[in-house]
Amino acid sequence: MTPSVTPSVFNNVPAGQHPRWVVAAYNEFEYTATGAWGTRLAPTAILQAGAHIEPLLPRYGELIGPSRLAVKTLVDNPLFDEPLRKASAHRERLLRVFNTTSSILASAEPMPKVLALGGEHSLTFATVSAYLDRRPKDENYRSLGNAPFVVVYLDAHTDLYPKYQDNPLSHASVAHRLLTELGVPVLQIGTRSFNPGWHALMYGDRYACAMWDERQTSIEHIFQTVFSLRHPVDFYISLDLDVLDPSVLRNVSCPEPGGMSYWDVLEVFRQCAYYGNIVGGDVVEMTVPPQQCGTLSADAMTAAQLAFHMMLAAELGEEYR
Ligand SMILES: [Mn+2]
Repeated sequence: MTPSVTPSVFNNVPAGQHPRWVVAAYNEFEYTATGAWGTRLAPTAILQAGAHIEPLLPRYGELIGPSRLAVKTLVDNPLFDEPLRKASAHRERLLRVFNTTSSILASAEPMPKVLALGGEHSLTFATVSAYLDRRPKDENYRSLGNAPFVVVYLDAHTDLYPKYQDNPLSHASVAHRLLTELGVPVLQIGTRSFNPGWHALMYGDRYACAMWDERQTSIEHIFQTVFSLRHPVDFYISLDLDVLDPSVLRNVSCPEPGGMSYWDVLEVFRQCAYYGNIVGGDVVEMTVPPQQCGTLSADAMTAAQLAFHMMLAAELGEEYR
């Protein structure tokens, strides 16, 4: 991983100071993509858009500088001998994501928080594995409402296939792997494409899915129902950008109509910051069409703002509004 040199809200930590957040940008990550190609280019596009974010937020009346949100960015541009679309190269990439996340989490006290930029959704298994490695082993397999560590999974799809296109490491299997291999509780929000859910019963009370439709109950209500009491829960937020409506963000690998607004996603961050602590997350599945390479697109700016706000909500906690 090489440090990014572009100063921005994603890269503002003064030399010698520990970052509160490390943005880890994984380029060339799209082996299991099954829809549109181009997730391998998304991290660079999101970082470039981040350079255009003004760090002055009118609602706070202040500059959001390193004193509130100290961020360092690392960029992974792997050069493999093997072709990109080869299973062994993908396993190697997942291992790189795991090792990078682990070494960032172990690099300072207090533990920095990691925001991974993908790439397709399969990388979430590697980042969450690295987080769980740093926690007591008996924490897993608790019910969603009582767990100390919860993955909030924003996605149009459930990603619950035990394997997809014969690949158990697929982006469409990652929530299943989190629940079965890691035993970590998962709260899905924004879902409107529900694959049969044959396995929902075996996940028991570690799993809940708030389907998203035109009769949508409020996000506040979802959190009130699942987390009846506030307790020190650590939230990892996995943001698959296809959770957004295509009118908000168009270029994703597997688009679905009828999705969330930009403000809905910020409301999820706000609820997480209220009910517990946001300790890490990822932003995945955006694609970059060839004609948009090197230009500033609305999609990349939307993704960059959401990444910025996820970190901001984590740092401001109840002050985030
Ligand atoms: Mn997904």
